[in-house]
Amino acid sequence: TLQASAAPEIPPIPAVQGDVVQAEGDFKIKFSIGTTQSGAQYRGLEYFEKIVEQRSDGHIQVELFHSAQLGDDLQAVSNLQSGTLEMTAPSTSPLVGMFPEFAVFDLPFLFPTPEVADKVLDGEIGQKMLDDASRQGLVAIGWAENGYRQLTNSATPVTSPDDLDGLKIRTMQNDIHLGIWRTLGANPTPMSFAELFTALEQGVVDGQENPWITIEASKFIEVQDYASETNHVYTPFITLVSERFWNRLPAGYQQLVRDAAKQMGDYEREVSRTLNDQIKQQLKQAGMQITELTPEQVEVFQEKLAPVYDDWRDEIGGELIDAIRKAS
Ligand code: EAX
Repeated sequence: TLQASAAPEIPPIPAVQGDVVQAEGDFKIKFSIGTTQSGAQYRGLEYFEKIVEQRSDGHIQVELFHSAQLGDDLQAVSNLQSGTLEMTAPSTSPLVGMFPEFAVFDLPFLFPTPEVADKVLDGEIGQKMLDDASRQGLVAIGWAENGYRQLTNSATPVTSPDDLDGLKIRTMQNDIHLGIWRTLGANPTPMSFAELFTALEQGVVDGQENPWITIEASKFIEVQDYASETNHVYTPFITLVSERFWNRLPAGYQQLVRDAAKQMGDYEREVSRTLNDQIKQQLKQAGMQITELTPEQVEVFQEKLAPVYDDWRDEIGGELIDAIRKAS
């Protein structure tokens, strides 16, 4: 049967809850992200903007930037530290050099469902990570999600690690991700997300991995014919504020920004999860050859990646890994 390729149903931006917060001063938040304007993340930012502007009665103005307009993930974080940018929300993976505890999110197949991810992010573990990441000029105030990562490439359908032999795969700037693709037999290269489209277009790399929504929003379909639904890693976005800016905000506004970040994260995850499957179908209809791996095929990847746990267990902390397994 012919399926109508209707535009995906996006959960609408909720109404703003809560009273106007009274505090002294006028402020401006420039909030910059690496993903494009059509992704779930930007939609979340629009909700954040609406909450903060309404509840500050216009005394905090929020200006949104997408597609790494104010710097790629690592540059944006360093702009927060120097105080030239107020907010950003990168994937945790490129930040592992600063915050080693984030590495737990890079372990393959650790989060079996989005519900487990929520339990970890919204529970004690997630709160402790936010507290611990509030240093080095940054204040970490919330979680959203990039989501489950899928593999795309320009060369061949991938159903098993054997198909990856020699494929040049772009990874995030993260040693575990490099380890994953090396262990699977591919030839991984780390680079920033901002450079990725051009690298795929020019054949510097053959493939990359990202959630369906990010794949679609970045138009990777123009340069990638094949995709495999591997769900190999769940990547959160962490919402960060410049400490210099934070210290200038009155307490009432700090709380408002915290609340807005929480509400943005809940809404963004809802959007991301609602759209994930719809976007996959949309990509298929647009001609991407998508392989939905069977559980047995996924298991082959999982077994092959066991050494990655051996390599990183001690460094990440076995107790943390076990606590996350227990949340499942
Ligand atoms: O902001 O680098 C990536 O592949 C991520 O999806 C990026 O952090 C999104």
